Amino acid sequence: MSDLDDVVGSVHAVAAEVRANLAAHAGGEGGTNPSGEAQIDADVWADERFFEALSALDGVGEYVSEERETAVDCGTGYAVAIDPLDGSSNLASNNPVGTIVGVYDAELPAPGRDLVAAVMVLYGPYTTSVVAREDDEEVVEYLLDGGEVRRRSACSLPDDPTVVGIAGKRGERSAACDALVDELERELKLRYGGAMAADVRQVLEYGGLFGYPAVEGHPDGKLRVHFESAPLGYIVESLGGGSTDGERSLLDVEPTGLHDRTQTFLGDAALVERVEAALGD
Ligand code: AHM
Ligand code: MG
Repeated sequence: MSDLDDVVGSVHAVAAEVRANLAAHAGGEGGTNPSGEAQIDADVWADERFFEALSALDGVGEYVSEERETAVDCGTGYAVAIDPLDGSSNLASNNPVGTIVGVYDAELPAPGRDLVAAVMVLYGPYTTSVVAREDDEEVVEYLLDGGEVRRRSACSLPDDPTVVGIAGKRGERSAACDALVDELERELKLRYGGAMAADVRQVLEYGGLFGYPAVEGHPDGKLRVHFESAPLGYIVESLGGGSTDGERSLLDVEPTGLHDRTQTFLGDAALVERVEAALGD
């Protein structure tokens, strides 16, 4: 077993436990996370469970979480960056949530080019995990069924895009972004659910584009480079798709802080090029 096997195995083991206990932790309140957002009990509880498991691994040197202000030093090895419960506001209405993990071969802050693996767990009607790793040419989806982990399929991005989901309200995005959204929503079917892991999984299934642009209140976009944008950029680019902050690949965004945010667009490579043509300087 390699250190990467241990990290992925540990994420899968905790994910099964998270799945089994989501309802019990869906209702309570937490505190405020380092991005200034209200946490719920489930965010804090899931973070603690992932921390206990991942920080105990020999191959993990740093644990960095969306729910913690600072990095936790755990020895030598990979830096693991995690959004323990992505889209947790969806729990109130019993809609999907996810877990996003980036495994970096560098101390954070670091760009996505230092990623060696990314995992996207989706707690939907059933629980799946999409895993991209530098030591595997395929991006593989697993079914997490109780304690069992079964390979489901190798992932691929469809040639013909069909869905689009861009966050924000008309008038709160830039005029250029609103114009592009108008165009794309005429060409593609609107699919936006409010949990990035679920929305990106739809893009992998049906082809298309997910985005969280700069909006009023979030001038750099809402999504965080280390925990959300770069890991999912790594998965989508490993499948031959594209990712951008409007100008460059999400893997080339250079964060200077652990909780830095970035505009985020992911999906079909040609649609990502259109985003850059519309939004780039
Ligand atoms: P979270 O990690 O605190 O749950 O926030 C990130 C989530 C993403 O999964 C999703 O794309 C976005 O927030 C949805 O935001 P909005 O409610 O503004 O559409
Ligand atoms: Mg998130």
